Amino acid sequence: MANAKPDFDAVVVGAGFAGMYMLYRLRERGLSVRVFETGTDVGGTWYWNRYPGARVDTETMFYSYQFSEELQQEWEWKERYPAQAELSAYARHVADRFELRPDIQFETRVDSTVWDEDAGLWRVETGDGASTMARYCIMATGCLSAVNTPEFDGLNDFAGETYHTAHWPDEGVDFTGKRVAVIGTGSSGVQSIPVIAEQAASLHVFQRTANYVIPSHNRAMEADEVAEIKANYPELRARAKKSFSGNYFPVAGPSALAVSKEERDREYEARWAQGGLAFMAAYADFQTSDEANETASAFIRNKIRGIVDDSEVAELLAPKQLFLCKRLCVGAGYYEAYNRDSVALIDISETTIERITPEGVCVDGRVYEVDALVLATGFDAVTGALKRIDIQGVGAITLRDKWEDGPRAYLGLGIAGFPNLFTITGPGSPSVLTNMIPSIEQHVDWIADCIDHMRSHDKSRIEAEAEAEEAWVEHVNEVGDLSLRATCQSWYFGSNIPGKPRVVLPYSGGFPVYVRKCDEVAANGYSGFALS
Ligand code: NA7
Repeated sequence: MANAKPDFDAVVVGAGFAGMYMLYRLRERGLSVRVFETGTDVGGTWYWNRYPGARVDTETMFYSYQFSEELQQEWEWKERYPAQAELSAYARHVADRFELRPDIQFETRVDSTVWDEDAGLWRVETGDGASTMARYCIMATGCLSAVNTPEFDGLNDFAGETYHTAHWPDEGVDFTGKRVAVIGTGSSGVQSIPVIAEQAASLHVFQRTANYVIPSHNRAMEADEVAEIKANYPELRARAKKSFSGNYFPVAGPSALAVSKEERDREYEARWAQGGLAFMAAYADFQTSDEANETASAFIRNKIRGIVDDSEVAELLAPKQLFLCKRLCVGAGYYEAYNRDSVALIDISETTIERITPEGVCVDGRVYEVDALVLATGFDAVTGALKRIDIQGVGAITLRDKWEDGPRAYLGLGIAGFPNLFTITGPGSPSVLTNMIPSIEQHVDWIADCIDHMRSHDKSRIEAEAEAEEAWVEHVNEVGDLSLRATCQSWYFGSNIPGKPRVVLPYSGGFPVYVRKCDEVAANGYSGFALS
């Protein structure tokens, strides 16, 4: 059986940005590959998240592939923060340009993947009843793809329409004249609320936690700026890779406390005016000093008070938790939306949603009657998509059982007990704390090189060693505990999903440190992995 012939050298699960690039790389190295994708087209996150206002919040000339110089030169980004449609068009262009589609089977969900030790292959079972044998199984299932629909009592009895931001109807939704409720004020809520507010007759926003929202100042890209970036792409990309988040955000100084209030406020004003996530890099000690952190929080709270007319609403919108505890949001007209008479903010920080009735949302005994309910309630982040597939490794141990108390993986790439299975941007890798596309490219390149190494050294089985995995998990937790983020509730720690163990999901030691570690492991013949 050891020489059993697989149907494909590799199965890749998911045809988002990770799955597409994995397919490209493996095919280039001569492997036969089958990609399974649930959706009807490529794009992953940018296929599913079609809610009104959905946009990338990382400047897209850097949130894009860099593996192909031709691709990055020829593609014309229209906006600084493109909307979902433009990102989805880019994904489709990549699929066409590199002729990826023939190897992708769409509308096919992977239900289970089971390691056959005798054959040394994975048996991948799909929703169409088929079973596919492959030497390698690569999970490109995304960090924010397993939708979180809270189990509100009565949700199914709601008489109106219910939507989740990440499962938006393709044809869009017309809210004109409708009374709408949005539950959730993370990035998806923050982006959709101002757009829905423009249409709806009334909008009730149910807020459990107020978030920090920096304006995007989105605009069209200008020809000369595009030309300059394109002319200097290699240098700019290299610089970004050296930064903590894989984004090039200049840091103004090591500490917010080392400068005067005036100087600090000038810096914050400049970053507010510039817009976007670069605000979070103003000073290097936001994650280590409460006092430094408070300077940024106070600045943003004051901005909110300056924008929102009703002082009570402004106070509710002013975040109470530390800056950067949760993912920083980037919005367009978010706080301004609350100045509309048709928009009401309902604080559910203490009195949670009691139930959904056929008429609407019930909080503290009062029913807010609505025609449409929008759940902007996020995702079972990082581990959710993996745990929703029945993954069985050596001795039929399931990943769900192994990860019952939290994920354990080596570098977020390999898992002890699960040979020849790789995860792209898995738990314990920097993933969601970084610019995702460069992180994806780094993982894919590492995996492709690893498989190449195995083939050239006549190896057919690779498995993370338990000790190496334990040591890495311990390191991830130690580093995770160093940041102030560890003192808060957020999806980075699984706190948004009832019953999910509280474990830090991404590695917070920074992109460059992580890449160095991956490179060392490879240079040492894949130390910490057993090859046979
Ligand atoms: P997020 O950031 O997880 O936001 C989800 C929001 O939904 C957040 O405000 C939650 O409040 C709220 N939520 C979740 N469950 C409930 C329940 N049961 N009741 C009330 N409110 C609830 O997801 P997004 O889709 O907005 O963004 C995900 C990422 O995509 C984002 O960070 C970017 O990286 C892109 P909470 O904060 O948990 O109190």
